[in-house]
Parts: sequence; C-alpha cells; structure tokens
Amino acid sequence: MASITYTYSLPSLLFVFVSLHYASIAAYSIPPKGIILRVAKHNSTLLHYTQIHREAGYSPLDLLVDLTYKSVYVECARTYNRNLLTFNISRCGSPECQFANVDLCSEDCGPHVFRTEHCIKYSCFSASPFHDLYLGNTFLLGWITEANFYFQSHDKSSSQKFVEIPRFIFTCADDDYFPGGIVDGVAGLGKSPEALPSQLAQTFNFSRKFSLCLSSSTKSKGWISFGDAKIPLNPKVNVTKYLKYTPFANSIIGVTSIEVNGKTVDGFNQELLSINDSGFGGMTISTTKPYTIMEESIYKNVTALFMKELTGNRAKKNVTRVASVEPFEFCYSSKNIKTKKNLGPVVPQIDLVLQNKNISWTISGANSMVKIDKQVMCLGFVRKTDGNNWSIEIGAHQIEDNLLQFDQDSSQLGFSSSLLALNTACAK
Ligand SMILES: *[C@@H]1O[C@H](CO)[C@@H](O)[C@H](O)[C@H]1NC(C)=O
Ligand SMILES: *[C@@H]1O[C@H](CO)[C@@H](O)[C@H](O)[C@H]1NC(C)=O
Ligand SMILES: *[C@@H]1O[C@H](CO)[C@@H](O)[C@H](O)[C@H]1NC(C)=O
Ligand SMILES: *[C@@H]1O[C@H](CO)[C@@H](O)[C@H](O)[C@H]1NC(C)=O
Ligand SMILES: *[C@@H]1O[C@H](CO)[C@@H](O)[C@H](O)[C@H]1NC(C)=O
Ligand SMILES: *[C@@H]1O[C@H](CO)[C@@H](O)[C@H](O)[C@H]1NC(C)=O
Ligand SMILES: *[C@@H]1O[C@H](CO)[C@@H](O)[C@H](O)[C@H]1NC(C)=O
Ligand SMILES: *[C@@H]1O[C@H](CO)[C@@H](O)[C@H](O)[C@H]1NC(C)=O
Ligand SMILES: CC(=O)N[C@H]1CO[C@H](CO)[C@@H](O)[C@@H]1O
Repeated sequence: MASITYTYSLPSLLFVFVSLHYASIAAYSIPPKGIILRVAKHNSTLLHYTQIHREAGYSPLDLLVDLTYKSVYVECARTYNRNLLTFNISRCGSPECQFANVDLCSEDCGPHVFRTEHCIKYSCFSASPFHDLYLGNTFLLGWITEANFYFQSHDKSSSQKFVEIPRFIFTCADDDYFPGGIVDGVAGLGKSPEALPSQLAQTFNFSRKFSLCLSSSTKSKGWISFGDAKIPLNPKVNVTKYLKYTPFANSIIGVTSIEVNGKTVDGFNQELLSINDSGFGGMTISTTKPYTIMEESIYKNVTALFMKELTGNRAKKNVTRVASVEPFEFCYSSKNIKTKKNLGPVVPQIDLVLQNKNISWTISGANSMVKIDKQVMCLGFVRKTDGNNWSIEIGAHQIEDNLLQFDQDSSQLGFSSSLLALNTACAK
C-alpha cells in the first residue's frame, strides 16, 4: 500500500499534453489514417483480448478488451519481471498526472519493483473502482506512467505494420489481479482522455470513433478499428448500409420493449428498460462478461416466453428441455433444432426494441444459444446478481459477429445485429 502524503487538485492542463502529442505526428512521414488491432477470444474464459507491443514486432502484452474502463492498465510487476516494459512513472503535478486527472500522490511506490528502479519520490497514482468479473468490486491502485508502445496494425490500406505511440499514458499496477496470468492488463475503451480511443485520436488526429467486431471462434481473431481504417469485412457487402443507430450516453442504451418471435414480453415493470432519474435501469454492453445478464423479473419473463415459443405445443417442433448446465438454466436437446448457415440454431428470435420498432437489435440463434456439446445447447442469458444499476448487460457472446460502432463525440452507437445474416463475420 502506498502512503498518501499529500493530495492535490489542479485545474486541468490538458492542452499541455495535447501539444506534446501533436508534436509526435511529425515523426511519421505519413501518419496512419487508421489502425486495426486484432482481438482474440481466450479459450477458457471466453473473454476477448488484444495486444500492444513494447517494441515493433516483439514483446506483446495481452490486454482484456473493456468497453468502459477509463484507461489502459498494465500489471507492471509481472510484465517488469518478464522484462517486457520500460517506463517512466509520472511525478505528482506533471502534465501526465493532470491529463489522467489523478490527484493522489505517493511518497513511495508500494511493495514491489517500482521502489528500486522506477520509483520516483512523489509519484501520482489512482485508486479507481474496477467492477469486473475478475477484479470484483475492488479499488485498483495504479501509477500513472508513460512508455513508448507499438501497435501492430492490420489496416490493409496502410503500409505501416507497426505504429509507434510515443509517450503513451497508462496505469501501471503492481498487483496481480488476473488469476493464472490470463492477460497482462486491460485495454480501456471508455470515454476519457487516457482511454485508448482518445489517446489514438490525439496522436493521429483520428475522430473518437471506433468499431468493434468480436470473433465467435477461439481459433480466428476479430478486430477493433480506430480512425479511417479499411474494415476487414466481406467487401461485397456494404455493412454500413445495414447499421442502425441509437443514443449511447454514459454507456446506457434505452430499450422500449423486448420481443420474442415478434410477441412483446410482458409481466414485468417496463420502466426497468430505460434509465430513470436516479440513474437506474436501461441496458449496457460489457465485453468483460461472457453472457448477457438480466434483472430477475425481465429474465423470468423473457426466458418463459422463449421457452413457450420454442417448446410449446403450437411450436410443433418437438424440442425438449434438458437438465440445466451451469451457469445456464434453460437448456435444450439439439436433436430437433435445425441449424442454418447464416443464422445458427433456428430458435425464436429475440428483439430488443430501442427507440421504436424500426430500430431493434435482433438476437438470433448464433448469439442467443450456447453450444454445450453435440446434444445440448442453452439459452445464453443469466440472472443478475450484482448491484449494478442497469437492468440488462449485454455480454460478449451476444455481440460476437456483430459490428458495433461507437462514436464518442456524438454518443451514438451503430449496430448491425448478426453479420452472419449479411454473409460476413468478424473473424479474419
Ligand atoms: C487453450 O489454449 C492453450 C494455449 O494455446 C492450450 O495450451 C490449451 O490446450 C487450450 N485449451 C483448450 C480447452 O482448448
Ligand atoms: C523516460 O525519461 C527519460 C528521461 O527524461 C527520457 O529520456 C525517456 O525518453 C523517457 N521514456 C519514456 C518511455 O517516456
Ligand atoms: C485533423 O483532422 C481535421 C478533420 O479531419 C482536419 O481538419 C485537420 O486539419 C487535421 N489536423 C491535423 C493537424 O492534421
Ligand atoms: C455504403 O452505405 C453507406 C450508407 O448507406 C453509404 O453512405 C456509402 O456510400 C456506401 N458505400 C459504398 C462503398 O457504397
Ligand atoms: C429508479 O429505479 C430504482 C430501481 O428500480 C428505484 O429504486 C428508484 O426508486 C427509481 N427512481 C425513480 C426516481 O424512479
Ligand atoms: C447508479 O446509481 C447510483 C445511486 O443512485 C448513482 O449515484 C450513480 O450515479 C448511478 N450510476 C450511473 C452510471 O448512472
Ligand atoms: C413430434 O413427435 C410426435 C410424437 O413423437 C410425432 O408424431 C411428430 O411427427 C413429431 N413432429 C415433428 C415435427 O417432428
Ligand atoms: C418505420 O419504417 C417505416 C418503413 O420504412 C416507416 O414508414 C415508418 O415511418 C417508420 N417508423 C418510425 C417510427 O420511424
Ligand atoms: C410469464 C411469467 O413468467 N411471468 C412472470 C414475470 O415476472 C414476474 C416477476 O418476477 C412474475 O411474477 C411473473 O410470473
């Protein structure tokens, strides 16, 4: 634990940093118009991670993709031990600390490596809440740090394979939060100056817009694109034409109703679907949860109607429910469920109706069902047990092979629903 010797609060001096970053554009003869990072799906946690490099082509760090975290965070003790990182910790009150809006100041650097080689007296650190599957609702202590990083870009329209981001600012934590070392940190895509989209936008003059396309396979990778990269989808299909847009302020999406096979799900308080004056309700998207989480009464009524539509007499499909498979409650024999190439398993379609009926997010079988084995598949929704404000948290499985386009300047989200229906997919 760091000893907090004094605290500061200074007006933001953001422009100091901005000018540092713009100076770096000159280092590129032709600055990239966009960057595409590959995103892999981890084979046991099923979460998605990307990489940054300490040197062009060497020493990758695996970072969990997190749509809402406010910075890039690296477990420095571990990466330092593997000799993967050289960095400078920022001095209290420096433009870097102000940029990260961090006003906690520590005389030393805690119990680990920082003390010996990297610690400087009076360095700034943050203690930010981190709500996550792995970290729990914990306070993450991390030092504001800068290092030169490289991104391996897969943008076909650019000849630059490795793009250097000089003096990238990140949070360097000395604790090992990820059991088993599954990743080295978190790539925060949230809406703050030190998050990845904003630092890339500042370095390269990109707009603060990025697209996310997660692969459903652990064997082939999806991607995130920043700036004006050429997105790697089937060139014969203009996917942009199929995007629908919805407001996405503070990561919340308002839902007006939920339908299963075109029938409105009722029996629960519909007010739960939109955010209320005290900040409760609505829907968010989380790449750090493997499956969609629903508030109890929504969960009950959605799963009940889904069950009725799939197995009821009138469905005439002879689909049988089988024993639950953790963490899922509703599991079915695959025997009488057909699978279509461009839809996945043929099961009742779930629609999240957003502003109006024309703007709905369709969840078809490929995204609603989770294959357990050859005989069994389960509805991939789970009950909410945490104390978060939102009523629905869309998980990673439900956005795989969907194109999501986040525009942080206009707070709009563009979404495609399943790309499989458009004859393309996220995996490259
Ligand atoms: C997951 O990937 C690791 C590393 O590639 C491999 O050793 C392991 O066998 C894989 N596990 C499964 C369940 O496929
Ligand atoms: C760290 O600080 C030294 C001394 O100011 C500087 O030469 C070096 O470029 C810095 N490195 C990074 C990664 O910021
Ligand atoms: C940054 O982008 C904007 C809009 O695309 C453009 O007008 C401006 O000239 C660019 N600035 C630099 C320094 O390239
Ligand atoms: C794709 O569709 C969008 C939206 O309809 C349109 O603005 C754009 O020009 C189209 N692109 C191509 C290459 O046709
Ligand atoms: C908002 O929703 C929460 C949780 O459902 C409820 O406790 C609270 O009273 C609501 N506030 C308002 C202003 O409606
Ligand atoms: C969640 O609810 C709490 C308690 O009302 C509120 O302070 C907080 O701002 C809300 N969070 C969001 C993201 O709206
Ligand atoms: C459903 O099962 C019944 C009784 O086993 C059978 O008569 C019927 O043909 C089956 N229907 C379909 C669509 O498979
Ligand atoms: C929905 O789309 C139809 C057909 O394009 C259009 O006529 C109707 O006005 C739209 N409704 C709303 C609420 O936007
Ligand atoms: C059809 C159905 O399951 N309705 C349920 C909807 O949720 C409420 C609240 O949990 C239940 O009371 C209903 O039975």
